[in-house]
Amino acid sequence: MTTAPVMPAPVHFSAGTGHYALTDTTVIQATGSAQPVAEYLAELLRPATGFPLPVAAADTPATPGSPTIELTIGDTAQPTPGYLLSVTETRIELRADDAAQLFAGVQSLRQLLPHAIEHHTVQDVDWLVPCVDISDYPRFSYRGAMLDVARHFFDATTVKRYLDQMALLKLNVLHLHLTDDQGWRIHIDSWPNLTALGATTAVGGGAGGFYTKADYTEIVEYAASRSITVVPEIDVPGHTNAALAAYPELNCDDSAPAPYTGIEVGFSSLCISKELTYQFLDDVFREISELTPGPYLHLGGDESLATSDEDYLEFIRRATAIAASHGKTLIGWHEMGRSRDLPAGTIGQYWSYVTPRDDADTRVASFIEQGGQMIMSPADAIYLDMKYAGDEKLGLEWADGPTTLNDAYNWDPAAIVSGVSDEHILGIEAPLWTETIDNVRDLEYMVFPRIIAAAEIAWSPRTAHDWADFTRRLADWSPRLDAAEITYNRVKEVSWPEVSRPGMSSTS
Ligand code: TNX
Repeated sequence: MTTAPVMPAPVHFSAGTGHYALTDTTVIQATGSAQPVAEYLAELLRPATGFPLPVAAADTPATPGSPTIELTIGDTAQPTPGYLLSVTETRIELRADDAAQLFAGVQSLRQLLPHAIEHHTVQDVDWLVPCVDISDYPRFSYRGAMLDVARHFFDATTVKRYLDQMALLKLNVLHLHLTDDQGWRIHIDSWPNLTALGATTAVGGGAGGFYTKADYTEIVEYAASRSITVVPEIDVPGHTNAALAAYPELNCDDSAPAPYTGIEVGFSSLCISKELTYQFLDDVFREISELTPGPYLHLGGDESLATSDEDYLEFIRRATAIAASHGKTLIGWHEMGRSRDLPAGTIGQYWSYVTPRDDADTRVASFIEQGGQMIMSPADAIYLDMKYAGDEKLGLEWADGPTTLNDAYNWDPAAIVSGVSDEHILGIEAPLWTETIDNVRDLEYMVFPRIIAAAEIAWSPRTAHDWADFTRRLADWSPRLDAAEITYNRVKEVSWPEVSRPGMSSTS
């Protein structure tokens, strides 16, 4: 073993000799804020091992001879918060600067165990962990995935499954695109028709759906238990046909448009000149902010092609001020950088290409000049809804045609806009737009394996970036996807091992 069997690649990895054996007498020791992570680790390891794996306080003396896994929070002396994992024949020690990094370290430990650990039923396997030393910390603090639940709706159960998959890859932000022309997916008490009418549609005429406040809270809490922050997006002033169809009075002419189930963009706009629009935004932003413990609120602002320049700037000035009054840091798609009136520190999300087009680079500069940072989501590299090869039925192609795994891996967030380097970049995010995706299997097929490339760009240092090595590690690691029953595209660029679970991994 010369490279770590861990995705994304850790900063420092050195292999020792011998193994630690996890047994039915192993005890997990933890104190204080390490304890919830220790419980999570125990829950992760119990189903496949069948071992009891009790979690004990760190000062409880271990039964002589029983192997321990010790989780502690304390200084790791690394450049940014990170974790240290040491596996010897008698003991596993995981130390991290904070609970989030302890959780990240647990994902590395999990991946050092045999792939069979991902099964949900007891497996007859020797649970050996190779002796190693890992010291590790992330390149970017914001490591996101976005799910568009507006074009097609995905229920809380599906979102929780996705959160578990994100956790495995040390992704720590789930951005939910909650509203669009085709559907409004979050209940708002003060404007009930948003869901009573606006949630009943979806692309292609499907049934739609929405999250009750209880559903949304369930997602937020599950995410928190996986060290993941939820970022809600209310996309305005465009992408609002569902809201405009539910409330005629939000239209300048007081007449509701027909519900929309196609996939065109850029035709809808809230009425910029009506005071009611700003009352509506204040209510929606207040209710969603109350439900969201995380620091961010995403206001969209993209593709407002039905809104004049003057109206757009006026709208963004007022809408961002209202949103900021509810205590959140705002995020907007990069078009929002057209405004020079953004609340200080507003974050931009770049979705142009690996080589910027149009005026995207000046929009990025605008966010940075106004004290913000960037989330990089170049569409031709990290849009998980792009076709892989061009011959599949799923996916779109507008971002310069298909996006291969190689395209998804071979880009550097700091090499896109000149002058924009790591210090200006909060992180990266991999969006999944769902115009062509309406079920879990198709979702996973589009996401895996490209999201693993995204996770490695988000976490691993640039010096660890190596395509040949990545594809080799991915091939070795893929039985873990099979064991976890994750559907993935066995792209031609990787020499995949034979599938141990026929029928689950798709090549179509
Ligand atoms: C562009 S990216 C959009 C979305 C579409 C997506 C499809 C962005 C901010 N807007 O409305 O769903 O392309 O790939």
